[in-house]
Amino acid sequence: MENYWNKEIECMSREDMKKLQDERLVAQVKHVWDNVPYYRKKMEEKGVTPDDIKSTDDLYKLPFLSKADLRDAYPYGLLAKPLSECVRIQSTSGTTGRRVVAFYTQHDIDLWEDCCARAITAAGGTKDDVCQVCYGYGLFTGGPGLNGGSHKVGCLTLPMSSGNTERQIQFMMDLKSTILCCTPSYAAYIGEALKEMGYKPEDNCLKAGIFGAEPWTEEMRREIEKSLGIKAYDIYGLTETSGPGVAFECSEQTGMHINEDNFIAEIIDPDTGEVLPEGSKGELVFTSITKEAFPLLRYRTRDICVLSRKKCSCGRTLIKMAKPMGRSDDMLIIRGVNVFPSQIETVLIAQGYPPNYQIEIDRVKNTDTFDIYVEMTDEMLSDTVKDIQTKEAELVGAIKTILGINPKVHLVSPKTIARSEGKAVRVIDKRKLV
Ligand code: DLL
Repeated sequence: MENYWNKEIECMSREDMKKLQDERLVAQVKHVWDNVPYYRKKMEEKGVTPDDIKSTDDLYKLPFLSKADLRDAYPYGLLAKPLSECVRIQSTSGTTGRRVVAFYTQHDIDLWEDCCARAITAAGGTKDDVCQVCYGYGLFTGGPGLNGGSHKVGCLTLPMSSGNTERQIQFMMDLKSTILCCTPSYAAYIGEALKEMGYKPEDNCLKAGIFGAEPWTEEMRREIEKSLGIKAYDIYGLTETSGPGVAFECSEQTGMHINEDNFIAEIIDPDTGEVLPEGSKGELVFTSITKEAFPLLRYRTRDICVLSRKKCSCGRTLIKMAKPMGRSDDMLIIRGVNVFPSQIETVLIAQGYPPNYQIEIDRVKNTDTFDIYVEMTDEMLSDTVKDIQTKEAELVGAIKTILGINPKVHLVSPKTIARSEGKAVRVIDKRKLV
C-alpha cells in the first residue's frame, strides 16, 4: 500500500514546486493547443501561442475560462483526449439547462483519487480506518472521489451514499466507522439524530470527519465536533477540476492546502480580471496542470477566497486557501446541490408561469429549507384549491428533475411578490454561512 502522506510533494520547497508547475504548465498549454480547437481559438483571439508560455510567470497571458465556455462547448468541445481513452464522466449543474460534464481518463481518476487520499491521510486516516462515505454517489463527485481516496489509503470503505440516516447510524455503530465523509450539514444532522436516539458523542468510534461541498462556518465546525466527538476537516473541490481534493485541511485547521502539483491557484479581481497579490480577497482561479481529458486553464471558480503562504505547523508547504467567503455569481448551494436561480426561472417559464418568483432559503436544524414562491397567472385565479395543489406538485416535480432536490412550491396571488425598481430580488437567503 502506498503512503499518501506524500512528503516529497507536500513539503516541497517553493522553488522546486515552481519548477514542477512551470514544466507541467508548458506541457499542458501545448496539450490543449494541439487537441482542443475551442482553446486554440480563445488563445488566438488573445494573441497568445504556446511559445509565449515559458513558465507560471506567463500564466496571466492566457485567457480565462468560465462556466459560460463550458456551456458553449457542451458536451465534447473541451475534450482533450479521444473519447475512447475516457473512462468516466461526472457532472454538476450549469447556469442554464445545460449541465457541466467533466471527462476523465484512467490517469485523471488516479490523480483525483490520490488528491482525496491525501485529504484522508491529512485527517489522520490509515489502512486501519473504517471510512463511511455518505456524500452522494453517481454524477456528483463527492461519493466517487472520497470512495476512491479511501480505497487508496486502504481504509475499509463503506459506500453509503447520502440519506437513510437510520441505516447510516446502524452501520456506523455496528461496523465501528472511524472516519465520516459527507456535507457538513449532513454531519450536523447525523449528530442530532444520534442524540435523539440516545447516543452520547463518546458512544461512536468516529475520530475524524471530512466535510465539504458547501460553505460552513467555524461555529458549525465546533458544533459538529462536539456532537460527534471528532475533529472536523474541511475539503474543497469542484466538478470542473475533478471534484473534491483540490484542497484539504490538515491538523492546524486554518485553511486548506491546495494540491499545487496538480493545480495552480490565482486570485483575481472578479470585475477586472486583474491578478491580485497573495493575501488579497478575490475570485479563485484554477489551472489544472496534470489532467488529460478535461484540462481547464485559468478556470474562474466564482468562489471568493484568500490565499496564504504562511508557514503551517503540519510541515506542508502547499499554499493554503481560506474557507470560500461567498460567490461572485448567483449560484446557491442548497443541501449540497448547486442551484442557479435561472434554472428555476427556465422551468417556470416553460410551464407557462410569469417570471415573478422568489426563492427563500433558511437552515432549520442544520438542514436547508428551500421554498419557492411563484405568482399565479390571472387565469389560474378561478382554480380550485385542489387544482392549485396539483399545479404546485407539478412544479415541484419539474424542478426536482432539473435540480435533483425537492423545493416547497407556493403558488401565490398575482402581484403579491414585491417588485423591485432595480434588480429583482430573486433570492432571500436567511442562512448565516459566513
Ligand atoms: O461540491 C465537489 C466536492 C464534493 C467538494 C465533496 C468537497 C466535498 P460541485 O458540485 O461542482 O463540486 O460544486 C463546487 O461547491 O465552487 C464551491 O462553491 C462549493 N464548495 C465545494 N467545497 C466547498 C467547501 C463539489 N469546502 C462548488 N466550502 C465550489 C465551501 C465549497 N464551498
